[in-house]
Amino acid sequence: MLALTRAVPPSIVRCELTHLAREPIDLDRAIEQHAAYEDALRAAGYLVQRVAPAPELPDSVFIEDTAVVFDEVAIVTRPGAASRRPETDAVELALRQHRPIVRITAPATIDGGDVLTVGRRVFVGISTRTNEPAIGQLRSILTPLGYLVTAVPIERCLHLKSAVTALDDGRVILNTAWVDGRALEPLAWIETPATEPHAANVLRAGDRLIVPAEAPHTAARLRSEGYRVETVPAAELAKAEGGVTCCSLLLA
Ligand code: CIR
Repeated sequence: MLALTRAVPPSIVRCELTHLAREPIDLDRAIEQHAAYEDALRAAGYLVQRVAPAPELPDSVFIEDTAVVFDEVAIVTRPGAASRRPETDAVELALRQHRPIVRITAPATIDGGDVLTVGRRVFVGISTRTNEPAIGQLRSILTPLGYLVTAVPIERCLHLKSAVTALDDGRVILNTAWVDGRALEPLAWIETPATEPHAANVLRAGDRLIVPAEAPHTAARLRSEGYRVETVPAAELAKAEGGVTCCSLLLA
């Protein structure tokens, strides 16, 4: 199992922000937390490979947004924020060794953070980053491969996966204040506690879930439901509006 990651760039202090006010980011702490995250991926059985760093691209650590990887194909995105579009070339180069590549093209825009795959269902947030033409392009790539693509309008958070991520092949964790669970039918869901609105972003990695250490109630709830949970400190990158799914692309 391979995990692609990308270094935290010093320019992250100039990252894109949509729903958060800018707060100072401690670069050393962000680098340390990112390293702990990579260690958690290794512990889950992944070989961690870093894509060439892009020190001048402030959001390049959030590699999830640059591609959506399936067993059959890797779809290289056209990120919604223009500042992020130069991030994709190096990621495409790395993915070429592992999957056939298809690129999303203008006028479509899409961030990987808006794409939630659960089995053969692919839910796609229509957000400030992802538009209708992207849904059409995804459908034409994925329908022949046997996936069902469903659009989900998003207004209250950055990406679909800010509000919902998969726990297993039938169940998700969901912040119902941000996304209506009925949009995800037939999936079942566990709700995030009101005190941990950002905890719906957890990463399914091998036999476990990687959960932000800042969401202890969610971690306890998931453990009580029988999931193996590993926590990682994620507060510093959260100031850049990133969560635990954003910092890797997992290739099974
Ligand atoms: C951005 O606004 O694009 C970055 N500051 C955060 C991206 C987080 N990515 C994700 O949730 N998939």
